[in-house]
Parts: sequence; C-alpha cells; structure tokens
Amino acid sequence: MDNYKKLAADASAGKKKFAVLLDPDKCPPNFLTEVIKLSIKSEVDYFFIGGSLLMNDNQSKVISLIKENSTIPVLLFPGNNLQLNNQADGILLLSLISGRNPDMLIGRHVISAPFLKASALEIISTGYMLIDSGSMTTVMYMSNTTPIPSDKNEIAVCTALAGEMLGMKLIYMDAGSGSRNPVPAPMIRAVKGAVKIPLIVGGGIVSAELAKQAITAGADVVVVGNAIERNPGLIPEIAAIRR
Ligand code: 1GP
Repeated sequence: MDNYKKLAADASAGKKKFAVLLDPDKCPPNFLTEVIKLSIKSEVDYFFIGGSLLMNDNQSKVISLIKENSTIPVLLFPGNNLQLNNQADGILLLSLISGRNPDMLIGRHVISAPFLKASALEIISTGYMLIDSGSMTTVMYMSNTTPIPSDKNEIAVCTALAGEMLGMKLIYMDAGSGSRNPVPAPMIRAVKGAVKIPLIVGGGIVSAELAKQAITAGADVVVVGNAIERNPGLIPEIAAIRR
C-alpha cells in the first residue's frame, strides 16, 4: 500500500501517527544516528525532512543515512523547490492555503512539476495552513504570508474545507517550527469536525502532553521537530501516546 492510502486508512480507523521532523541543517551525525535508533525502537511512523531555510547541503546525506538504516518512510516537507530529492519516498506537496502569496499557492509547484513528474516520489497534495502562534516565525517571514489568527476557528474551518474541495489529500495545520504556542486544541477540533481528509498538526509541540492534546483534539498525525533536536529522549515518550 502506498503511504497516503495507508495514512488515510489508519486515520479513518483512528490509528494515530507520529512524524519526526528533521531539519538537515540541524542533524550532526551522532544526533541523527541516535534519532534513527530511537525512532526504529519506538516505531515512529514517518520522517519528515525539510526546513524553511537551509544553509548547508546536507539533505542528501541525511536521507541516505536514514534509508541505509531504517525502513521508516521518508517524506519531504520542503520549505522551497530547492529541497527536492529523489531518495525520499514521497513529498508533501504543500500549497500554502492560509496565505495569499501566489508563489506559495502554485508558483513554486509549476517550477517543481517537471522534476516531480520524472521522479518516483509519491506526491501527496497537502493544504498547508499556518496558524498564528503569538510571534513571527521563520515560515511566516520566508513565505511572506499572514497566518490565520489562533482564535478564528471559522477561518481555519473554511480554509480547510476549501482545500478539501480543491482535491487536496491532507490538511497540515502548523504553528511554525519552534513556535511559542502550538495550534490551539479547539481549532484542531473544529477543523477535524469539518473535513474528511487526514489532519496533520505540528509546530511548538514540545512534550508528550502537548502531543496528546493535539491527538485528542483530532490530529491524525503529530509532527515534532525542535523539541527532539533538544532532547531525542522525547521520541519514545511521544511515540507512546499513540497507544
Ligand atoms: C514545523 O510542524 C513542524 O513546520 C514542527 O514544528 O519544530 O516546533 O516541532 P517544531
């Protein structure tokens, strides 16, 4: 079964998932080896690979090391069209539907299309929604978009619905990497109640308790990056909340 079919079937069955987000710039070899080991042991569901701005050319090395040592699917979570890589299993093809920047809605996708068409990557069309987290995040600045205010559940619901109606296969609600506050539970609940497609939630989830809150509110997949960079020991703790 391809990754999306499995994700969608598991989401319908209420089987929650945990994705470890790796920013290739923040993956020294020892850290990466430890993360891979802990992720295999904890049966992490996915590695997401990407960052809003990459300063070094580490992406290939990171993906190779993961692929050599584990069978956990690797999905690209690209900050831009320079972060495409054929070694991954698939790509979350993000359209930034909370914003009104045409480049992020369709422009970069046009540039990427021939590469993606020629690749074997599984393409997973994703409606990507930034949610305000109380301060400027890198992704807000880099995407030149305004996030959805965190208390405007109706805007989040209508945006997610529009994404679903346009044929997107996933909704990803993101407070932004390293954000001060995660996506509020009432907003996750409202969006989950409105759409049928699986819901990914990330940004500012720094503990198993916050991951649990996101899952209880309706997230089908929780994504954690920064907190794992600080403490890989969180991987088994967060993995355990799926049970
Ligand atoms: C960011 O959703 C991801 O795009 C994860 O965020 O790094 O804050 O966990 P963190």
